[in-house]
Amino acid sequence: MNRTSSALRALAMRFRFYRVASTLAACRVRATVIAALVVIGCQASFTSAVADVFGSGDNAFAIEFVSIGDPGNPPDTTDRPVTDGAVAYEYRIGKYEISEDMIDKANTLGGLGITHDGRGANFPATSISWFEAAQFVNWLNESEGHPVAYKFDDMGTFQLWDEMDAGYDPNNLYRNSRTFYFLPSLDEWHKAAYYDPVAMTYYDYPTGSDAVPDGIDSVGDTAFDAVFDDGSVNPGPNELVNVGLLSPYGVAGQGGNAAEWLEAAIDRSNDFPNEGREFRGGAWNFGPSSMVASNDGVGLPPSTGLDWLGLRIVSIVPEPSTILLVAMSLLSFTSRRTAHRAR
Ligand SMILES: [Ca+2]
Ligand SMILES: [Ca+2]
Ligand SMILES: [Ca+2]
Repeated sequence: MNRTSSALRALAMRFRFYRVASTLAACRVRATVIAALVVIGCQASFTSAVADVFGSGDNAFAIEFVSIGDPGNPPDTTDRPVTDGAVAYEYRIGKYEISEDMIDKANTLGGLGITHDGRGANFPATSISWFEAAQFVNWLNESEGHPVAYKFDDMGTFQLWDEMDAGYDPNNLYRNSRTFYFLPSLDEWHKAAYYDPVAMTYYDYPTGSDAVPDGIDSVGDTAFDAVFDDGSVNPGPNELVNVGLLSPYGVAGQGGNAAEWLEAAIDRSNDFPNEGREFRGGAWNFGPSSMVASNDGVGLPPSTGLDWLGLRIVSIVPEPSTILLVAMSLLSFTSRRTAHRAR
């Protein structure tokens, strides 16, 4: 039994548990939640993680999300020359990078034909172009009955949304405002990586610290805070869950492992289909400076695929009953207290 199937099975078990929890008598759930809230007191910012399940049968897969709360947080004023990280709404970001397995299953079910490097099911999917990343995100939405995020014409060519389209957003011609899953904006990615909602500050690294993390000092080094070139280079990235320290919100691998496409255009205005797209976070074969919060203006043409560049996705916050959502958060909060590192 490999780690992929056991990890998926664990996620599926958790998902089933949430569904079972939702069928409990409302008064009992409410009593549990109230008791637990008393235990944690008035803690302003605890995060929650929950998995969304896609596909079916042998092609089912789960993507675990971390909730990013604290809407209205300030921007990162240490992030020169521009300030990122202020987000006015709650959202969720993938706890891990997107894996080869997830792409393969979406390919099978959706006929997407997305190509990627072949290191193994549980490794980050790399050599994925921005356009392919957008097609994957669109499939996630369609498979769950949501409007797509990105517009492609009948020839598969990426287009801007226009005024005639439902969900048109004049401030972002890439992302449809009615969609559910999408690629991270600069602010969404930055806040999840560097902002500490308890200390109300931004760190320089997505490991909850201003100190340069420990990386890969020799080939196969197993002691690290993040997977990056710290004197030697692994032959590739690590598996998704083996990437070192989490961000303050609990996100894994935003520093290092595979670099990650952002939705954003290189000039910060999403208004031309083929202009360069930003990416962030450094990679297994980059030095530590690529993980720093002040990095800006790094981008590539959206048709580019490189063996160190992958993706992570974001979603809006679903709307189950408030009670169930809080119950999920508390379950996750409890489990996280026993594990600081992603496993
Ligand atoms: Ca090390
Ligand atoms: Ca990464
Ligand atoms: Ca532009």
